[in-house]
Amino acid sequence: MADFTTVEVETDLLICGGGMAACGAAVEAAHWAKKNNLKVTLVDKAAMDRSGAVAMGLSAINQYVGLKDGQNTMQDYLDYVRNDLMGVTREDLVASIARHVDSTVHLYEKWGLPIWKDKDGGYVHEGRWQLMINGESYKIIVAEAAKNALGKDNIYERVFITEPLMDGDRCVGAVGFSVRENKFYVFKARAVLCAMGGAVGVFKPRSSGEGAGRAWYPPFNSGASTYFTLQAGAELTCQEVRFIPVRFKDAYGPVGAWFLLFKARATNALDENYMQTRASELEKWAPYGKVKPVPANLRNWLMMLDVMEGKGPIYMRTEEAIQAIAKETTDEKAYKKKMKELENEAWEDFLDMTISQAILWAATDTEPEKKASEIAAAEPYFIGSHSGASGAWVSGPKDLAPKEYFWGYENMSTAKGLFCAGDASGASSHKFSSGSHAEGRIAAKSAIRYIVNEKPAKAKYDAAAIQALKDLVIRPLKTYADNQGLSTQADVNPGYIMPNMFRMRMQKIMDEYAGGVTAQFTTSERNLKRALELLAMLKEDSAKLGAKDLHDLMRAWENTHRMYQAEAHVRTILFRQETRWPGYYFRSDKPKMDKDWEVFVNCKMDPKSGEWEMKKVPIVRISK
Ligand code: SFD
Ligand code: AMP
Repeated sequence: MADFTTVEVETDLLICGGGMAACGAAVEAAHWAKKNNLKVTLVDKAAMDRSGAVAMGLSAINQYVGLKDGQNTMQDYLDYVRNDLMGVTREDLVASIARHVDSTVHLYEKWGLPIWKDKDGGYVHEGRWQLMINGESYKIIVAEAAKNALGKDNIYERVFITEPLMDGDRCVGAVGFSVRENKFYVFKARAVLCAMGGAVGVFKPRSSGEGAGRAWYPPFNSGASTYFTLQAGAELTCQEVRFIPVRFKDAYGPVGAWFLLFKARATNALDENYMQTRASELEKWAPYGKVKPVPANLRNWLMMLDVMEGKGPIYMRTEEAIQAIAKETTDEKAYKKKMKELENEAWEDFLDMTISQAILWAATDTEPEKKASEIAAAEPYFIGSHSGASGAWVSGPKDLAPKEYFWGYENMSTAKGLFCAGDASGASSHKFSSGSHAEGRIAAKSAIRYIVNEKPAKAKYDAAAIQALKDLVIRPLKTYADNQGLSTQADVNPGYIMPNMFRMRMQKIMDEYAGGVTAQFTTSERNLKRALELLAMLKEDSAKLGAKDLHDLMRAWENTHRMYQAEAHVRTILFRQETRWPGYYFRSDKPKMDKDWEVFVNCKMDPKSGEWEMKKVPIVRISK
């Protein structure tokens, strides 16, 4: 492509991504970089104001520990996260984030985020760890602080990162392309912070036809963090720990406020509360089946058992919950006022973070104070920051990490100079929007310390090496241009496969063989091995992805990234010889939890040969 120019950018710390973790990283890195005369550059595939998971806004901050206020102890949070993940968590990382997260929340408030207050001026809690916010502009507020800290000349928006730049086992930058102009970008750095979110669209979504593209987690997150870290040779962890969110059906509205703030019940179509009728099932998953709150995957599992027995649809009893709260008032006038207030809160919960659910309510004449709404288990997502755990295996902080989990710089992956945060870092679940921001700050401070202490050299890539990377990145455009004449229909051609077709093929493989919605989240060794066979053929065909324009080029790379996430997932579920997270996935041939598998499963891929290595890693706890 003759008109594709190459732009080279030299920096010290490169932040890939512009979401919650990256914004936290930007604020912190700018501070330490200034003291050390270093340059920090941030690249986002979209526009930071509305990119990533918080694009639409959020209605709650899900991690606030309240350490100083004495509301909770660190041990409380560790217990909560460990239990929710059925024992599999890096306590050093969880504690590292938990001790910093409150200060991130206080920064948000200083920057202008409206956090609900009670009559005494305290935060209004949704649940024990969650705070209610008026969050439709949450991302704009957080991005503004990041942009002010870095300065606009150091921010590249609408530039899609594809590959890491490596110098041996050291990560020294990244390459990508503009999704608006014919420009190939080469970012040469001393250290890189990967914060490109989780992965959406690896599995076939429930949404189809008129709702196609609608997902719970944001479409921006397409597996870039997994691909980037794998190609850097870094070790990944918990790739089997997908997240299945239960959401309001068809538009993916959140359930947290209903369960925690409004104390709503979810019932099957026979008005039975599966958390009660199926309580005995929890014994099978002890000790974690017996803890409070019941782990998210087990809550899902009890619901799924009802669905599989034909007792669906499942309903969130919004009408019951709203009326029960309003009835606590003393007279008719106060009751009416309270009903109006609750109705407003119900709508705002969706309007703050999942606007399409409010539209669906309007379209289906749903008045939440009068009528229950269906909820359902969504397709699997890869997200290290919520109730899943997939991500890179990173060093813990010196003062908290067991020696097995410490290699010099917190949040550095096993690839030198490559730091990870948010969805990109694994085994530290339940950080959410606030904890991801806090972890971005931790990782950025650590990355600057690494640059100052180790004085790593910048990338030395010559013109030929850069040209080879450029050819690889823009190859789909060339493949399309070269073969276009072979057929009259643009999306059916013997010379190429278009990104959309490729995506559907991948999603069908994952859905049917790796435990997607169609398979009722169930899989087995035989199915997983078949998935690997089909994924290998898909990988072969990925070299023939075609793109008619820059938008397609982005789609081509998004799907390549997702394909590696898919493979990491299938290989890891196959390796783990048990079912530990029923409700996220169920291995029909290994239907029980096994004490010997209370370990991490880590994997890595040799970027040159494509060979995978899988291993068990012991869990070392820091709590008593
Ligand atoms: O409750 C590339 N989340 C919630 N967190 C809360 O604290 N409260 C809530 O109320 C939450 N809810 C919720 C949440 C998310 C979503 C989608 C909904 C509801 C509907 C979770 C948090 O939002 C989440 O934990 C954090 O945002 C994770 O942070 P981070 O930084 O890991 O991911 P990101 O914010 O999505 O940002 C990713 C960035 O990467 C960019 N990117 N850039 C360059 N090149 C590439 N190839 C790239 N690929 C991706 C993206 O553009 C983005 O900037 S509740 O309902 O669950
Ligand atoms: P969600 O909307 O499901 O993402 O939930 C928001 C927050 O509430 C997360 O911290 C969840 O872990 C938590 N949560 C949601 N439902 C429940 C529940 N039934 N019991 C305990 N915690 C919950």
